[in-house]
Amino acid sequence: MTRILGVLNVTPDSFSDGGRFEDAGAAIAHARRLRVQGADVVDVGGESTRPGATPVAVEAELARILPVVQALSSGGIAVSIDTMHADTARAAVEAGATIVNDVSGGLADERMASVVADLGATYVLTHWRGHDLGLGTTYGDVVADVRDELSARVDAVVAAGIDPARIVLDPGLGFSKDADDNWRLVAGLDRIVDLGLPVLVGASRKRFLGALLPADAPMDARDHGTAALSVLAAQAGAWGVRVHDVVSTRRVLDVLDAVGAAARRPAPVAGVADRIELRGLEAFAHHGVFDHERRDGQRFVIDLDVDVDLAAAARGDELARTVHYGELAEAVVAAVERDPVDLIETVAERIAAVALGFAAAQRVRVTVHKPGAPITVPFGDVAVTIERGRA
Ligand code: PMM
Repeated sequence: MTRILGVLNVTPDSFSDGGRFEDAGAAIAHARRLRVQGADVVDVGGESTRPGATPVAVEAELARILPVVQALSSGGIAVSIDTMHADTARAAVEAGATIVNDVSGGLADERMASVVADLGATYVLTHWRGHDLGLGTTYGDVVADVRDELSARVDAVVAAGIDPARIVLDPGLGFSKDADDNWRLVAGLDRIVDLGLPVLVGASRKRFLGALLPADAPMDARDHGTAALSVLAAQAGAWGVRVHDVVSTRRVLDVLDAVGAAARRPAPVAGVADRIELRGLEAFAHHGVFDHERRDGQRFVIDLDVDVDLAAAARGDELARTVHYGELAEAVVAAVERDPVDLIETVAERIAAVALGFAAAQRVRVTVHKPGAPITVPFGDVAVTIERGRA
């Protein structure tokens, strides 16, 4: 199931929510709301990563995030720290964060990989080519380029000591990528997932989604598009999505989970009906055209297949929704042993009617064997079989 990382930017200038949660009390209250709304992790950031944002000194970043990380972790909320600074990562993990989310993929601070290795934290390694969108960076096949550059960064951070089992990859939507690059990466996400490591997708409220909306649309109008991308990411096999509006992503991922659960539930196979089988049921009766048959009687053996939707009964473990085979057997023997008729065909019809008298029986196949039939040459068995359903 795809995890939801709820975004908590404790910054004055993040592009979509800057300034809203600068105060620690407001930030903590919002994080708790995100948790209740269905976030699995709260991603706390103290420095805006938007192009052109003012870099923040570690001390200022720590002053913003530490009280929040401490309060959330001690309150049982899983926290990731969104930072490019190794010292911030260290302090945040020591305060309880379990994930270091580094949008620079270890490139902004050369000590990051060894510090994360030392902390034993999970490391979100994001594709990054530098701070600015305006660098004029270009790609050939953007998915292949991002894949290769992520792989190279994985090799580097593993060489620095990070356990590969603790690495999560992120294609870095919007980081040195234009709208076309972002859409191609979304379309080719499965090729990133194919690298075999968990993948996080951060599409939330980014500019390429805004470009689909009227120019004056507010920031939260991008949440529908974000939720759609959460579904696509989950379908491509993403480990997690990082979103501002947890409610909309939770709702759509719940729908996806419900569809997935239904697809995994065993379903009746077309053309193969569930059935109850009764074999070798014995009755003693006086059917037949000869006088001695009417007088002396003989053994009849019945086989029955009764089609029943057994899933319905199994779901609730309810005898009332299936056919009680003990009652069926008794009713069939009683019907066979009733008034004599000439033909076993007639006996078979009688049995079919009895079986279809059980409410859950949909269709029935009846075989009536007459092993002692008056046949003058040696024989093994004689029987008739009929199949009957409901009108
Ligand atoms: N995007 C932003 C910030 N942190 N972290 C990861 N792993 N992936 C992202 O795409 C990402 C991120 C920028 O968005 P924000 O300013 O709204 O938080």
